[in-house]
Amino acid sequence: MSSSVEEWVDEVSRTTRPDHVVWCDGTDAENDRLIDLMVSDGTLLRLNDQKLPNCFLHRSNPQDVARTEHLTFICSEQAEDAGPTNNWMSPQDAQERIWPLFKNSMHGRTMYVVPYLMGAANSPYTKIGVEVTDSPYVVANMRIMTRMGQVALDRLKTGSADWVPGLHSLGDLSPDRRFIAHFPETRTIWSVGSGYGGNALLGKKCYALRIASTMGRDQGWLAEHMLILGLESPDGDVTYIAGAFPSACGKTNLAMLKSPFESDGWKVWTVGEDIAWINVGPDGRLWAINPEAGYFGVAPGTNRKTNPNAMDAVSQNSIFTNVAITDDRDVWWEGMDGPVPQRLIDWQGNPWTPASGTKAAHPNSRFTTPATQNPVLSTHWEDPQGVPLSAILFGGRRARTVPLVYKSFDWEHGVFLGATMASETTAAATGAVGVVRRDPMAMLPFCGYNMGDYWAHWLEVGKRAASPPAIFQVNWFRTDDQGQYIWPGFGENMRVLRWVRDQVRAGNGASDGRETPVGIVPTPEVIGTRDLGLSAADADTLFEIDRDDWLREAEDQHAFLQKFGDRLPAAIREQHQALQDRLSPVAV
Ligand code: OXD
Ligand code: MN
Repeated sequence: MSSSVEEWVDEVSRTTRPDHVVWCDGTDAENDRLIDLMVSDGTLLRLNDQKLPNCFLHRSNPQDVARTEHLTFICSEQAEDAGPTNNWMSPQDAQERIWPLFKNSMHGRTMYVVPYLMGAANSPYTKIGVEVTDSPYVVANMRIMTRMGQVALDRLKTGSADWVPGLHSLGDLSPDRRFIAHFPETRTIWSVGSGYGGNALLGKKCYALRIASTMGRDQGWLAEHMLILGLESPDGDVTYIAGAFPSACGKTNLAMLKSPFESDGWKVWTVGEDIAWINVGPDGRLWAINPEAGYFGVAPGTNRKTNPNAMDAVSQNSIFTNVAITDDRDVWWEGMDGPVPQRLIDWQGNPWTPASGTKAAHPNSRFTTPATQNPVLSTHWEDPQGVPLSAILFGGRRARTVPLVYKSFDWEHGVFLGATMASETTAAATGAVGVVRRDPMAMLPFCGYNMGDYWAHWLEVGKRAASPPAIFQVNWFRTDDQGQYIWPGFGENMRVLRWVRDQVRAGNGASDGRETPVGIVPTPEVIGTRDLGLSAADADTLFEIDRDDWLREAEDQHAFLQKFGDRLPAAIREQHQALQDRLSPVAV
């Protein structure tokens, strides 16, 4: 054990004053003890052991069901280093406003010390974290989501000073006394007042994205909100594709996609479904690892059609949070297969019937499940060097404007697509749902520093990579005049992945594309819209680039980019100008 870890734990316990301190080793025996404790005090409910062996339900405080972005802070010394898209608090203010909330916060509770790795034990890209928490629910989730316990203690034993401390306390769970604070300069995390995944499992958003993005800036790599999948083609070749999509926009479903063309040899393998750490390899390609060991997925909408692999994965050893249950303690959520049950217990523990007029499961209810239970887990998911990326997808949720898929002209243009992407908000964060907001690289809530500098870093990484991946924009969510989704999505997204693969395999000589002012768009024929039964009019809408919509889009992008002042890289400004030029009618 690094003595600095012990010193930090001592220091924290002098302030938080727990009744007991427990160092977690990650063993089954330890986990069983914690589960028994939580079942006996009502934190967990054991689910039907026949249908869902070793599965549990947790009902959270109804005020604590999603990430709270307005209570999430980057505490850099200078406000400009947090940038216009982050909430900023100075480290001194954090000391005065947040630290006192930890005083005696663990009195009457046990403090768990959770050493963990982000990344496989044998990867050179793996990093160490230590979370102290007064929530056994957090410990049980961290055990699924990370390599936790002895394996991390062993690494710390070497005396490594390179670990990230994360202090977490449930506090009183009041949003009035809730802060998720990140100190990029000292690489420290404080979280108080929430037990919700993204706020409390500190390895995930706080470390693997916010703190890691600043490490990546300093060390020349990228920490991204991306799935990683391997697309197997009939010749047995696997093309690796990463995809950045905002929360609750289908990353898990795409990463675990069940191919409708499996009998023809097209198949998807999952490497990761939420986070990618990307390094420039010695061969000039970008190589990605998934730093996580489990999936913290959105339950509603998951079913045998949309994600049969997830349904199999969550059928054992999983923790469900804020879903509904049936009389026989099976789980249920909106969008589950089969008829809606006539009676349920809803996510808050109240009797529910279809006449109740409320959602039985919370729209952001979740499952936590080990990656190893995924039937399509890639055999390369723990490769120490990661997997080589051939393509990156940027995807938003857009009812209009953005076509199903298009390819950028080059890396710089692709970075511009990422920098200007937008999406309608979802239930993964508190606040209004369905509002279009700019969400660059799906990192708006997760970038630990000034986004202008972040884009400069992306441009720089591309320059260092001799063969960077091709960049695409996708949008599964385009609607028709009646507000219905045009694209069937889910397994049929395979059609888009196939086109992406063909484009990257053929390189610059790729055909089957139409050059438009925004990028290269496929033809409906190559995607096969007719086989899907889509009308010609719907197919046109799916691939249309409407000049007026795009002029409005470019205007809105401009307003957003302006916010970055002199931190906006010139290349992004030039890309925006070039888009406007391509959209303008040719002058005569
Ligand atoms: C998540 C999120 O939980 O993005 O992955 O909110
Ligand atoms: Mn996410």
